Amino acid sequence: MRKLATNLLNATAVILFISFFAFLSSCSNENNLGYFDAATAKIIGEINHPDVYAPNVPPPVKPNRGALKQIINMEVVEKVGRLADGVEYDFWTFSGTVPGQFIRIAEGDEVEFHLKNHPDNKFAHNIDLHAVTGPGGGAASSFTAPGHESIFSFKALNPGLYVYHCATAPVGMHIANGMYGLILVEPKEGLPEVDREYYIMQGDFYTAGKYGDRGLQAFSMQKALEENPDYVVFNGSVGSLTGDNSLQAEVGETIRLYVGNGGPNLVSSFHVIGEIFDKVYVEGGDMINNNVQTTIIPAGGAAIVEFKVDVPGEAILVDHSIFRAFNKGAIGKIHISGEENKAIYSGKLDDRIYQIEGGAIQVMPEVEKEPIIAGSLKEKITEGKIVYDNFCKACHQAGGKGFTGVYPPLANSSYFKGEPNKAISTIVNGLSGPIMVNGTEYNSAMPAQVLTDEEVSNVVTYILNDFDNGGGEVTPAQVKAQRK
Ligand code: HEC
Ligand SMILES: [Cu+2]
Repeated sequence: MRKLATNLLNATAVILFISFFAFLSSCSNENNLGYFDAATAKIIGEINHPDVYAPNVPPPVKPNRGALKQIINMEVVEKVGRLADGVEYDFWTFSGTVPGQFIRIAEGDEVEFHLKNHPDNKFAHNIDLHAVTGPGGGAASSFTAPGHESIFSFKALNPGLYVYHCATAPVGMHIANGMYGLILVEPKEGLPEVDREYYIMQGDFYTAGKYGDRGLQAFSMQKALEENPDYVVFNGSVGSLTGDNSLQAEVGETIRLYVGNGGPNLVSSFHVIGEIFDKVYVEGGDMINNNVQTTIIPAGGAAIVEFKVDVPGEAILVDHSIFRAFNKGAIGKIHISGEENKAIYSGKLDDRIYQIEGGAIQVMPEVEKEPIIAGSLKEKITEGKIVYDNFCKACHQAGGKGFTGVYPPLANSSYFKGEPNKAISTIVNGLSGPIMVNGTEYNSAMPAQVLTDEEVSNVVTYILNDFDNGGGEVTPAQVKAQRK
């Protein structure tokens, strides 16, 4: 007992001693023990922060470069933009994009923030940066009417990856319309060097119509209250990180992703299919977790994830609440080029026949649809492509080239060329059993597609014309006649 008391006394003395030192050192920026106080760090220069938009980030902070004054200009713009193919939305944005520009500073930096509200905007806006120590994260000081500019300044005290967002009432609506972004406060010695860095931010959108309904979609307050989004997307739209917009990497590189979640409602189960996170800076803070499959990113939170890419192919970013990925848009891709490494991943070694008689056919869920009326042949082809991209491409692939032995090609197809009714019947009634297409046998099943007569007539017209099947035009009446 006495021994414990002595130990406690000793410990207290040590703590007092350390505190005394900390007090002394806080009087200067950095003392000979390397103690650094961001609050009093002396500003040694001034720069204009560059405007850099997702998926890119500004260059890293030079290690121990000293504290700088950073002038940041951000303009709020309310504008109609693309949410998905054929779907538009009236976004409210920081700097014209969702998410807003990436801000990258160092601890100890002083930020002079200029928030401008475009004169053509209809609403007042402000900004709450989670990296700010001060009331509302800057919200009250930055409240700005259209055609005005607010200026306030703050000192970056805590390193980490932070969300910023609009906090003007109704706050949920401003965030739901796209008003968020990320601010990275690097530790003064910088982050470890990596080969590539990207900026990704998830958000949920609530539209008056259903997923895929065409035209300009209004915000649905009811669905937002129910936390029932139609769209869950990365970087502001379906497809912002797929196809030509896919992120790029090369085998052997280490990739760092700055991942934020604007919400307003959903929590993201962020995962990259085909990769393991070597490192996760949990919740964007200092704690590093290693060897993680899926990391949770709260609404209004962020995480930094890092992984080395060892084999070529496509790594797929998803919210692993998986209907959000495959049915609401939360999907992105990293295209990895380079040499195969069969020791790490073999690829398919063999494909053998394994069959059970009378296997069950997968049935697609029913979806109610408003008819979309396309007039001219050109319009039908344009509408048909949208149907194809949304409902057929996942199996029949881009350009209708198919997938040998699994999904037959629709391009120059010997199965229905010259007989469009066979294509129509396949789509509306489904198809199973053996068929020959372009010299290859397919023995699989295609579920009947839940589409309107209009949609089927458009998609068949599209595949007749754009996939080298001899052209032609199909009418809704012709589709109706094929339904069993
Ligand atoms: C879930 C995967 C899947 C989806 C989605 C799908 N198909 Fe198919 N499709 C198949 C399979 C598998 C077959 C072959 C069936 C068989 O072996 O009998 C097929 C066959 C066909 C055929 C006849 C064979 C040929 O190549 O000419 C046509 C035409 C066709 N599909 C069109 C479409 C269109 C148009 C859509 C979108 C509206 C669509 N499919 C959506 C899997 C799919
Ligand atoms: Cu706002």
